[in-house]
Amino acid sequence: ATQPHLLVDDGDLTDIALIPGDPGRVDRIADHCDESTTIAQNREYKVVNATYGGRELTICSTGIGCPSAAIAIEELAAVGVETFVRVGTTGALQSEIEIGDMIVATGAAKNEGTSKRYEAAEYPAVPDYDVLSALVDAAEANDEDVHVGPIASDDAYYAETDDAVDDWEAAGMLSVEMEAAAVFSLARRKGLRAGAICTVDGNLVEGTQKGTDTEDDELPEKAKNNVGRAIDL
Ligand code: GMP
Repeated sequence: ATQPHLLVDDGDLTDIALIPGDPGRVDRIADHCDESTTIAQNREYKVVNATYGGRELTICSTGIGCPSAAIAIEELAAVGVETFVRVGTTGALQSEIEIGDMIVATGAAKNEGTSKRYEAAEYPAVPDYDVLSALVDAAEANDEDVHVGPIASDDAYYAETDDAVDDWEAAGMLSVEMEAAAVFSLARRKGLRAGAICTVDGNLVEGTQKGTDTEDDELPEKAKNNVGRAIDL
């Protein structure tokens, strides 16, 4: 049946989806593919099928935040997607992590409300092991500066106070973003696979949260390249 938000139907998509947050980035990823076809576009959701190195894949934006990402996972899974790779941006929480570096998440703290509407907070929001290890292997093979560890998924971009940042830093969180916890929890609950690789677009402990002194267009070349290069992984 046609899904109410993504406007996709059974058989429209492939078994694997790259899921950036930003619909504009769906096209940037598609530009790195051999061929691509737009399947649907509605609200924050843009859905494209593409071929890369002979492999068919789907690219679908999630919009910002776990409520929006959960709708994307539900509707993609309903039409047969089995593997989800979040390719997003994230703000670093450790001083040695630089803008443009990549983070592969080994888990996501549930600093959000969506996954807790599905399950208790005690259940871990963790990626599928095979997806996680494939992302680490590919990032290292591509010589990326990659950091592997836990991240935080937060609901409130503008409430990331110094106290919250200090807490996450002390807890060893590598970075903060807004979707991974729901993506990981929902995929696990459905018996499907998910992972996340994100490009660092600011460093909160260094006071360079995106928007404070950088616009997306002003990201350093390294970060801009990684947004497109995630597909090479
Ligand atoms: O700007 C918010 C969007 O970008 C969300 O989709 C987040 O996943 C991601 N993001 C990138 N950097 C940050 C950050 O520093 N804080 C938060 N909350 N989200 C970030």
